[in-house]
Amino acid sequence: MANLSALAQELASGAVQVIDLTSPLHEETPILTLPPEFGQTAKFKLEQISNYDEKGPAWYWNNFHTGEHTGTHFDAPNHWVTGKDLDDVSQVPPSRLIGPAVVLDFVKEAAANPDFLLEVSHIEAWEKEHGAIPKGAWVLFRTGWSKFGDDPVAFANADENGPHTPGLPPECAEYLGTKRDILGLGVETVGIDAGGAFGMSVPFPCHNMLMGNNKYGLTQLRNLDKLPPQGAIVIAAPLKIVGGSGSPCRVLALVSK
Ligand code: 23J
Ligand code: MN
Repeated sequence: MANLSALAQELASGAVQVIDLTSPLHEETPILTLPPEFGQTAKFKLEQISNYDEKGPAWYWNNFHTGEHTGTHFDAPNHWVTGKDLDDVSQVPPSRLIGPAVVLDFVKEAAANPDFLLEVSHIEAWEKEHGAIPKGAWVLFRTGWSKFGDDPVAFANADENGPHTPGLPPECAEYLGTKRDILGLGVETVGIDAGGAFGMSVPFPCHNMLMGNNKYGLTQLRNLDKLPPQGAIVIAAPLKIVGGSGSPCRVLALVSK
């Protein structure tokens, strides 16, 4: 029998810590800008209904407006054409929102080269050192990019050739999508694909290969530096938007101290 009372005690004592991997959601939260011929996602925006005033004397509340893919968010399989017949965000089984996390640390490489791409050989080397990526794992790609998260210009890092942010090339995206039984890929950048992913031989390979293989994406993660390479548990909680392709998402990690 699972020992949930031990977990409850460890949470109460601080032996298990809860780390928030979520970026704050507000009007300046960075969003993806696609080439101008495509439709664009919307920023997050609060619209006040009342604030203990004549519109509502004892209550404060807001409507909010946002794209599904704003801030720290969850990509459901139906987000991409390769997964169009698979689950929408409301249909993702709750057991597949929680899993062990592996953290692949490429902060140094991404600092030296913002277009750094994670290769299959990097994953194989990581597994040699830390053990096999477990079944049902969240694979978290740590790049240090979250340090730009309050500065949309630095976060996008775009020039006349488009954005420059780290990611995965097609071979590595295919490997993660087909050769490992993972929940999905979590990143610190605006989307699960590299800034240069539109121009790759398979455009947007992470979206293509992960969504197409019933895997998920988590974006704009923070505090990955507070997680061990393996041993944490990550919980993603997207809104249950019926028919939705994704959702802003609270992402929490349980870490043994
Ligand atoms: C649509 C098209 C391309 C991309 C994206 C969305 C995302 O990054 C996203 O948030 O899913 S790259
Ligand atoms: Mn997305």
